[in-house]
Amino acid sequence: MALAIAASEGVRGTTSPNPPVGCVVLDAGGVVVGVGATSPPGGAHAEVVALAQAGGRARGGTAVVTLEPCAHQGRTPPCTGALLDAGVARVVHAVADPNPKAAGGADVLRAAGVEVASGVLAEEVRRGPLRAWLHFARTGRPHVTWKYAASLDGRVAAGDGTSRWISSEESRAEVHELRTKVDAIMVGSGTVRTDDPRLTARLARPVQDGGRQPLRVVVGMGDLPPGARVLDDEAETMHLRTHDPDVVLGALAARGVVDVLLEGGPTLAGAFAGARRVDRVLAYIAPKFLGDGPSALRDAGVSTVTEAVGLVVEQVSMCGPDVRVSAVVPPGAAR
Ligand code: AOF
Ligand code: ZN
Repeated sequence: MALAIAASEGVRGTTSPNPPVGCVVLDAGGVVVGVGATSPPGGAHAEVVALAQAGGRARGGTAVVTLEPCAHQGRTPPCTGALLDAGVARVVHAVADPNPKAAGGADVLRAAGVEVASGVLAEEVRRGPLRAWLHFARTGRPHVTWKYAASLDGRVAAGDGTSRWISSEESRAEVHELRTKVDAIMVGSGTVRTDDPRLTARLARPVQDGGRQPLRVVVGMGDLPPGARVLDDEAETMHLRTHDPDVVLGALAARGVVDVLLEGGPTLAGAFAGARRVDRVLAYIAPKFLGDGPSALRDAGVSTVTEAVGLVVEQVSMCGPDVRVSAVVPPGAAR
């Protein structure tokens, strides 16, 4: 399953609105004979890719999948059929498919005499490669990760407005890696005017090695300055003239965007946090003081301490000299 998760990580950002799924096929003796991941929308599902690699060696073997194999005829035939045709004896999956059209694969396989086990490394998959898609399947809204870099005293810029570079080179490199795995990067029009960001993933990797550019999304009523770097040809850019987070998320969902990285600034982040539309926070905290300057979040609808937005810390780790905090808003807290 760890290998299946790793395979699925490699296709994150290329499958939406479909989930990035990974599959490993073992032969009857337990030797890995196929590894696959979901193709871009309309293409083969992970199981079909892995089975094609395994060929006849799948007979009597085991398929390990991060998501319950689909039982539906969608844009591609059901994976349950492909697994049965290949003569697989056992299927192990991490999480059940919540999509009512595709669900029921485990039952179909069992009815055909295949041994099925579920729940293996389910938490890793839920928090990892399938987090955004499972959220999208449950709510109909893209999953929003708000990412920011701040000083230890909670500032995202100095008093004079300068903000380059607060976090370390290691943290910045990690963010570029993260950008290749999401469907869209979103900022407010104020950030475009003050910082003129490029909002591209700068890894200089060819597309076949996972190099790709997510959609750039600018939110705000104001015009973008002519010559703004987000208007260059490096990636596609969408300008949404609204302030309403749900209008933004609706427009993105309509384009098949499932996983969004909100990269600021404090006004847009405040609007999303205030509307309970931040699902996860990824903070890079640099061990330095700036003493003055804006904080990461502005006007999140919190006027007194009892209205504070509560989060649960999922992971704390180091990224070079910086501290990386991943925290989630518990689903119950979402309005
Ligand atoms: C699997 N393996 O690798 C994926 C699955 O439009 P389609 O035909 O590609 O079907 C998409 C649905 O299939 C998607 O909503 C989800 O329920 C399931 N995705 N299933 O067995 C895969 N990506
Ligand atoms: Zn399938």
